[in-house]
Amino acid sequence: MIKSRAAVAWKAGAPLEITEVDVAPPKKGEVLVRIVATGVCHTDAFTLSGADPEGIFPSILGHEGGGIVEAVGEGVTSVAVGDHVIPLYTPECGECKFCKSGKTNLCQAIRATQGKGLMPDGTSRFSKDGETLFHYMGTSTFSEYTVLPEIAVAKINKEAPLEKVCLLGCGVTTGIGAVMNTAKVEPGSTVAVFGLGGIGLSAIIGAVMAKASRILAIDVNPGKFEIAKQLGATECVNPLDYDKPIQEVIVDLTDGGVDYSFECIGNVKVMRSALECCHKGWGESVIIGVAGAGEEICTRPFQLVTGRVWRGSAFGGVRGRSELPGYVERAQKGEIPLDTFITHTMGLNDINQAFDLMHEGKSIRSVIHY
Ligand code: NAD
Ligand code: AHE
Ligand code: ZN
Ligand code: ZN
Repeated sequence: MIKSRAAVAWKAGAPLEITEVDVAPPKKGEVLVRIVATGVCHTDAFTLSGADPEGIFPSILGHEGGGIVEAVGEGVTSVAVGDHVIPLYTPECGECKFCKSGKTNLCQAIRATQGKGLMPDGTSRFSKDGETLFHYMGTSTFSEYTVLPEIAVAKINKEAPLEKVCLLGCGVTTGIGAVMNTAKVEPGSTVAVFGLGGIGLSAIIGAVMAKASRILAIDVNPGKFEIAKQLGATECVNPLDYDKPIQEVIVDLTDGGVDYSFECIGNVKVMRSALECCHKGWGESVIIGVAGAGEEICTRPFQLVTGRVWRGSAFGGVRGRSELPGYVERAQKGEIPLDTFITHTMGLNDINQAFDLMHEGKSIRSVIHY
């Protein structure tokens, strides 16, 4: 057992408690990682709120980290002590039906236990005074030391600053990947991005990479527009400025609708708007936002009958072990401006402030430095 500073989510809706926890050594096929820095994603807040049907407490949240391998369990061959890694909430075993399909990044090798807050052997490596603390998304990056399955770490270039490339562990990769891998946006396309947090702004970067001709950035918080424009949005739209539904506004602005739209909020009503602002005959809408327990999407089937496509994207369709090192290299070359996303940095003791800033709409990403 080693001691680790961690932010513990004891129950839904309560602030995290910064405390010392016990971390058991890595078992067969597992690695111990010292997290150097972690971003705070809206999904952490979503789960802490109690809206996540898979939310388990007490647990250690966090899934956007960067760290260094400190120890390896029996049989681990693909990473070694000292390697720099990004934890993967979507692992890549390379052997399951999903990995072998070539059609999805959703490796299912350890998904069942991961969803129960446990390691693949059905136990937790975290405890506090003998009480079990559950893992979260298989990553638990709000602990300085965390244990991960070997298949759930991507080995990256040691030169890359972990306090920046940690954002590739979720938000930035998700937005770019949803545009490039899921939608496969073509040059000249028109794109609408709903929600300008870390995910939506990354989708804008993806749309620029894909050479979209128009990128409409939509948010109810106009404080997000400047950064959206800086990253390549061609127009910013605030639904609150109009007295008609936002889908009608977008359809009018784009001669019948956009080629692609991305919902980056987690609001089922906006998901409908994002679908319905797509062009008849071919427009495609990608759901990235995560909606709470019991929420359902709806639209008239006629929307799909008349050629619109509704799909979803997890971790941008990115296969973490194979593809994330390439994202890190692109960030190193300056092609992915990670600095732009980091509006706040703080120590673990102040992590609750990161949640406050997010809820107040004042941050894009807060990065916690251990
Ligand atoms: P965020 O809180 O930083 O950003 C959300 C943005 O949406 C804010 O700018 C907010 O002002 C805006 N917004 C809220 N309501 C709106 C409305 N009605 N109309 C327009 N804009 C509105 O969140 P984030 O970290 O960027 O995450 C966004 C969503 O993506 C969350 O639901 C998160 O859980 C989800 N997510 C999904 C994946 C995935 O793999 N599918 C990965 C990461 C995050
Ligand atoms: N547990 C929730 C769903 C949460 C969810 O959709 N998570 C995304 C990643 S969000 C990252 O910020 C994801 O990867 N989903 C695929 C998966 O297998 O979890 C629920 O509704 O039960
Ligand atoms: Zn996330
Ligand atoms: Zn797999």
